[in-house]
Amino acid sequence: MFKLKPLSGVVSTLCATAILATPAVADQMPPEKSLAGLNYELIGRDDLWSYKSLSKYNEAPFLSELVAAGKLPKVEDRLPAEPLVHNSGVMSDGVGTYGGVFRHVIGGRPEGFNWLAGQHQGWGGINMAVQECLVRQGPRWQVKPEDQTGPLPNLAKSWEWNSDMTELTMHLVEGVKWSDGDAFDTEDIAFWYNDNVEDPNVNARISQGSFGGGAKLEVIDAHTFKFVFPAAQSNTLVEGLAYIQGCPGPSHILKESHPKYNSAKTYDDYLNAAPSDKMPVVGLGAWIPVEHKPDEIVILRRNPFYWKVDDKGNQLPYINEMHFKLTTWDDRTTQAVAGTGDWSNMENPGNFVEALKQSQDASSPVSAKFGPRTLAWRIELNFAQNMGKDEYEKELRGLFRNIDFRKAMSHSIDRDAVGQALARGPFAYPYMGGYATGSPYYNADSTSYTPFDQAKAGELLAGLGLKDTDGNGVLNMPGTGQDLVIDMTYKAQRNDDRKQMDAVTSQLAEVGIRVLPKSVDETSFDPMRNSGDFTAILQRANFILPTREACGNLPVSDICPAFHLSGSEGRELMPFEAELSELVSSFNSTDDAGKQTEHANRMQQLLTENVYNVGLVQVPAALLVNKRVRNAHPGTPVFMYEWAEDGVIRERLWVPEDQQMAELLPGTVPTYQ
Ligand code: BQZ
Repeated sequence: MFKLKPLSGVVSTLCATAILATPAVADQMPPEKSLAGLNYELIGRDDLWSYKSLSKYNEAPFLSELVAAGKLPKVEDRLPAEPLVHNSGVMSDGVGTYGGVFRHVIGGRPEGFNWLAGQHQGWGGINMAVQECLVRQGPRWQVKPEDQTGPLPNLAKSWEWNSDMTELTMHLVEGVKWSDGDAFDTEDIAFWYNDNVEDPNVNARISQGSFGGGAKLEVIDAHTFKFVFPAAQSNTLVEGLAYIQGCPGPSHILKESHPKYNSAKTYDDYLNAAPSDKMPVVGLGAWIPVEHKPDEIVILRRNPFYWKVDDKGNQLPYINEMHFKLTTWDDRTTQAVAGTGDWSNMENPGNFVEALKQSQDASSPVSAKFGPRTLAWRIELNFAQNMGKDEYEKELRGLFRNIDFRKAMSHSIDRDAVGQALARGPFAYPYMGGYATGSPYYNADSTSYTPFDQAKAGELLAGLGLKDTDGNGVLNMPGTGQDLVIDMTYKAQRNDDRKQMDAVTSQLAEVGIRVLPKSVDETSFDPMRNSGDFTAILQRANFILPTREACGNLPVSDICPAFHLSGSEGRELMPFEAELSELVSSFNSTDDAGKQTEHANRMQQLLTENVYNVGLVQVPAALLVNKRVRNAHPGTPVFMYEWAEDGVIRERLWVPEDQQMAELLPGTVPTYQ
């Protein structure tokens, strides 16, 4: 069983390399007090799972009844010849018992189930329950540093490069079936890559031409394909095929709605080919949505064709039913602490103290342990000056492109006050943009700190010709003469975002910058942001790895980042942006940890010295899982390589029979052909 080791086992090793080349920066970050109390054993990457055929397979008892009634094929015929086999030796509570319910609570709402076209399913773990991807990142948190040789295999069970690293050949698990019984094979891969990623009319999670500098796909056979790159790459690039980027969809369902295959369809028809009310969904995940009551609940039932087993031959998952109660993000923690929900990434600092107090009680249904600081908030200023809708917006975005203006904004922020507005206590720490301190690539010595200094801010603003010419307390723009007013958008449902918006609004007003907060419903937030139709945004960032959702943070293609789109007239990158983009390619084209760290350090220096985003604060998060749930591995971080919903490996979770909750749809499975 487990001997617990300190988190430092991973972070210190990775960070040790982060201090290889530490360029000097203007102001040093203040000392940080970590709250991380996570302890866990590190294991080898091959200790988690392998792919092999077993002599005997078992299934959830109610499935055997369906097989006996001729309603389902035998379990041997539903599984691949060599399924993914989870090693029970690394399961903290060993082989599970079938049955029961797992209850998620989320604040998002399903946009739809066409994830190939960029739709999300409401976040909070439902995306990852529905989507299975070529490779997997989440469980890497437990892999020892010397084994951190890239992403873990998933639908792609293996891959290899040619000698000059310009071709990547991948091998799919043979015999995987969609939840409706249709075969998963390279037809799905070709549709995902050629007709979504590479189709400029589809807003896929990998933007057209950006994967490996414009890789071309070649199908070799039903389970083998290769990417051919214009230049040498490295295994690091394969991380970009994990969740949320590299997740194929059911081509046998979606093709008929794609304009390339059906001239009667528009791309809008295609985007909405799998609407959120069309049940059951067709997927490869452990649980499949079978019922969606808008604003109330999404009910998922086990996928009888799920292609993973434990090493005793038990088809996974152990749990029969998964719920996503549709309320608010704050309610997720409230319900976890109350015991009516089973999970929360406790990320709303506003209820840290209360949740911690309650979770210390022996009778509490959950226990809480903080991880490193990975939750960070920032202001994104829109740099797309030529896309401004009028002269005022164009002048304002021109100001945003001036580093003195961005520095003035950063010096105007009292981050201690913002942190205390979020949660009284030791939780918050200044965030300068770039990597959060919980990232393996964070290096304080590469992070330029802009301390709270209103005099310095005033000096910089005056130097830009910004004066309060009409004496109303708001600076006037030198060109249009209008008041300097910034429309700043934030997610309506996020209390922590609103609290920081209030603090930022009053602090910027003190230096003569008026902020007009604009709250937007979380479901329409992403489409608004991706369209570039905003002046400024305040939101939580996910900047942990340069290979994860890079498009959200860095100028890696014409549609990335949303706060500097290229638009119809193209865009003029700011000098440091061109270097950032090159650094991402350099990072992806090497496996050498030392070189990767140098690239990451340089990225951090450019991002913070140039105030690419105006960082606010960052806080740790604590994972809350109901104590009745087994195999919720002690020490799972809320976020490291991926969110904990992926990191905890939910297909391994189980509940002892005497503690299983009643299923809402007992005995049912998603219908299949
Ligand atoms: C975790 C996560 C799992 C997205 C989302 C949400 C979206 C962003 C971000 C987090 C939610 C939870 O985060 O807050 O704790 O459960 O889902 O996917 O903030 O609005 O676009 O990047 O991951």
